[in-house]
Amino acid sequence: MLLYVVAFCLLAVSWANDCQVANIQVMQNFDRTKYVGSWYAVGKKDPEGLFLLDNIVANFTITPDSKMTATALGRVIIFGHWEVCAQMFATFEETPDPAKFGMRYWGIAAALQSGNDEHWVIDTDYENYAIHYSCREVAADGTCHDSYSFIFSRHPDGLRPQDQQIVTTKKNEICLLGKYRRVSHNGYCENSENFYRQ
Ligand code: DAO
Repeated sequence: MLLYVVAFCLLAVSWANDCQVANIQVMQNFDRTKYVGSWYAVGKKDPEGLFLLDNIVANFTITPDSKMTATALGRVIIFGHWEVCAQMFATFEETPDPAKFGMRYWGIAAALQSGNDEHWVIDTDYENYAIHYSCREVAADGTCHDSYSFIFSRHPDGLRPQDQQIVTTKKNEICLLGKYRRVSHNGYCENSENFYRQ
C-alpha cells in the first residue's frame, strides 16, 4: 500500500513539474478588478532579446466596458546604446481562462518594442505579490523555448518575507527557478527628462 502511495506522489510531483506549457497552473478565479493599480517588477526572467531592464512599473486599469489595460514604464536601451525610459501600453484579450490573456503591447514611439504575447497570471494575493508568465515559443516537446516572467510587488522595495516562499514555489512550478534577476528601482523613470517620445 505504502509503495502505491509513494508511486502516486512521485507521479503527481512529476506531472506538476514536467515543464509542459499546457500543464502550467494559473491563478484560480482570477479577479482582474482586484488586480488594478501599480505593480513594481522586483524580479524578471528575461526572454530572448530582452527589452525592459529595470525601474519597471506596470499600472493596470479596467475600462468602462470591463476590459483590462495597462501602461508600463521601464528603463531600456535603444539603437544599441541609448538609455531611455520607455512608456508602454498594453491591451488584453480575454480567453476562456480568466487568468490567461492575449496581450498586445506597443511603445509611445516607434523605436520601442511592440508585439503580441500571452499574459498569464500564475498567482497573486492582489495586495502584495503577483507572478506573471508569458511563453513566446512552445518547443516541439511542449516545453517553453522562449519565456519571460515578472515577479511583481505592490511595494517598490521588494517582496514581504512571508511572500518569498510562495513565489519560490511558483517559480519552481513554472520551471524558471534560478532564472530570475533582481529588478532595481532607482528613480530613473521618475525623471521625465529620461522619457523617450520621438
Ligand atoms: O522586457 O524583455 C522584455 C519583454 C517584455 C515586453 C512586454 C512589455 C509590455 C508592457 C506592458 C506590460 C504589462 C505587464
